Amino acid sequence: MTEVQVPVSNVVTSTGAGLGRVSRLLRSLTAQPGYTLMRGMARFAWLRQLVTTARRSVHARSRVVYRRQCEARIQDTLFPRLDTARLVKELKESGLAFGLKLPPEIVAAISQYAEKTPCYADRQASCGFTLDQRSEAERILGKPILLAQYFNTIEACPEIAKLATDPVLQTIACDYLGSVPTFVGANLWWTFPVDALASDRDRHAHLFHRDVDDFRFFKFFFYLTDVALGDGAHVCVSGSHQRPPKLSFSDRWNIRRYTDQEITGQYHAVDIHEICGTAGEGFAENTLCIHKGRTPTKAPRLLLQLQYALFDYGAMHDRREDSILRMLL
Ligand SMILES: O=C(O)CCC(=O)C(=O)O
Ligand SMILES: [Fe+2]
Repeated sequence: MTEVQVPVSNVVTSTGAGLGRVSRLLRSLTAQPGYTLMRGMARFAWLRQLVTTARRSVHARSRVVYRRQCEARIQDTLFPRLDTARLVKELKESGLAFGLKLPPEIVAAISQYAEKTPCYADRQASCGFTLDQRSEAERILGKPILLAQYFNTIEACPEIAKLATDPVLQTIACDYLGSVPTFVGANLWWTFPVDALASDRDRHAHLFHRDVDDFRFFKFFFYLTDVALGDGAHVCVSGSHQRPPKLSFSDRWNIRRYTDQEITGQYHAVDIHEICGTAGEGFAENTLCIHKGRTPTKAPRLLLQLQYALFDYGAMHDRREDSILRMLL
């Protein structure tokens, strides 16, 4: 996996207007109270630290048992040569750690699953299409499809289910979180090389941002297609989980999108990593770090993400009732 300094593109920042923001907050509080309250609190570093420390002491014993159980299953891992201590150290220090690699047969199996299964434009359960129907789906939607996601992958794809319980990945999760880890979701999605709407680039995280998904959490990312320089890579500012942008006083707690210029003006170029790699390569990231996806220009990108956290608010998984899934054509 190679990471290089980013030649950043021009992006537009969107900020929600006051009243719209309040009504979104009220809707969110009704639909997902736990998640919404956590997002209010976990943007403050001292509260993240407090909850993480409390959880660590509550889980002191069960964490040892959990780690032993992982060790007992170590022969099942897909990552037998991974130096987990080095990876956890890097993840703690930089918020970003490299060195994961999926076996080719796992890449092939997940890719085959993706070829034959419908994916859903904009993560909308009513917008299903198969890859060979993409242009037709775009015609029906009346816009280029930037992102399409699969649903129920743990249930439908045994290789993804196997990864989610891999003993080495679980050990990393346990050591990084300092707690018995909670697996909160797998997400498998395409980003396509299209002239995307600005609103879709904002909605699908192609503008710099940071995630507040829990008091402590991180994600494994695996590329399932080759990702070349300038072509749809994930971009991360290492170390920024401990150094949020300080463009205005409210940036200490504000969660918003940032322009490329705002980020290049705040951080050293050497810390802004455009992560390229071949199919199968992966990395771990605390996405409290400033990050974004780049819109592909040539080749579609298929990405698998596995997320672990202290608590599960039910907001990150890809489960959808079969009864609500609809094909566009
Ligand atoms: O598509 C990407 O690389 C960015 C994804 C992202 O923002 C996230 O997974 O939190
Ligand atoms: Fe994100």
